[in-house]
Amino acid sequence: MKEIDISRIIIEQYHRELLDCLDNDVVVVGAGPAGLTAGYYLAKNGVKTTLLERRLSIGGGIWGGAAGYNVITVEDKSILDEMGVAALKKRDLYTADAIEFATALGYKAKKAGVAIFNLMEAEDIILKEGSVKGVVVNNTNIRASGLLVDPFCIAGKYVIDATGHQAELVNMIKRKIADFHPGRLKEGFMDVEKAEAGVVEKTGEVYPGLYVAGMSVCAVFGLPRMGPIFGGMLKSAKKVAELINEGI
Ligand code: 48F
Repeated sequence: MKEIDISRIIIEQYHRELLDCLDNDVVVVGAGPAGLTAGYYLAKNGVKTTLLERRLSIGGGIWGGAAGYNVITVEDKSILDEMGVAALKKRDLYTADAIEFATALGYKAKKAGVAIFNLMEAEDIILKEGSVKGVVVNNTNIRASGLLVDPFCIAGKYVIDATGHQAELVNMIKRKIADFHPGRLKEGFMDVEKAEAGVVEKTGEVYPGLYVAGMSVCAVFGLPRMGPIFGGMLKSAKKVAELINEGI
């Protein structure tokens, strides 16, 4: 076995997968609970889906539960059941292990057929003829180092902003199109009940071709935050997948 054989196999395989993912039905940005779940429900339906995550690890805000107590809660456990995550009933809620939840979502999304690329950051979007057509991508480390290195592009008929509290893609449009006013673009104070209902209700298309799911919905529409309860994230993600599935 030669050392460079290992390198060759990895580089060839990675490039094959990346080339295959340049053109997609859907590009999801952000591999938190919303992005992973949306990807799962899209890919399960045969929709070609690529998911980009800037960090080394997927899972976004799942891992730490509440202040590092790595337990999460949901009101309704049906999506956890589908993901194979064990849930325990505690009064009006169900709890689950954050580590089991993060790893199960990643596994189910991957097995459903989502192509997941970590260490890849969406730094801009492709917007042509009045609609979003994909994202402009760079390596996270290149972006972090501040080096002036040009990006490459990944196309999608639809793009989902699942970037969490910052709603990064929506803000990219806002920065360049001054009269784009989807909502307050500022998350509100903590209010679990309002947030859990509102995040699902407001999930949808905010600009032609661009959808929001998960906490980015709250960030765009000025909805409250909700802390370590994840039912709204999962339902918002399932809804965005259903909306896009209908249109495909
Ligand atoms: O933050 P995150 O977990 O968002 P989410 O899926 O879920 C929110 C909950 O975790 C929690 C909560 C629940 O009640 O309040 O906060 O809506 O996951 C967002 C992911 O997107 C990545 C980021 O690293 C994180 O893993 N991300 C953000 N911006 C970019 C990005 C970008 N420009 N390119 C690639 N990845």
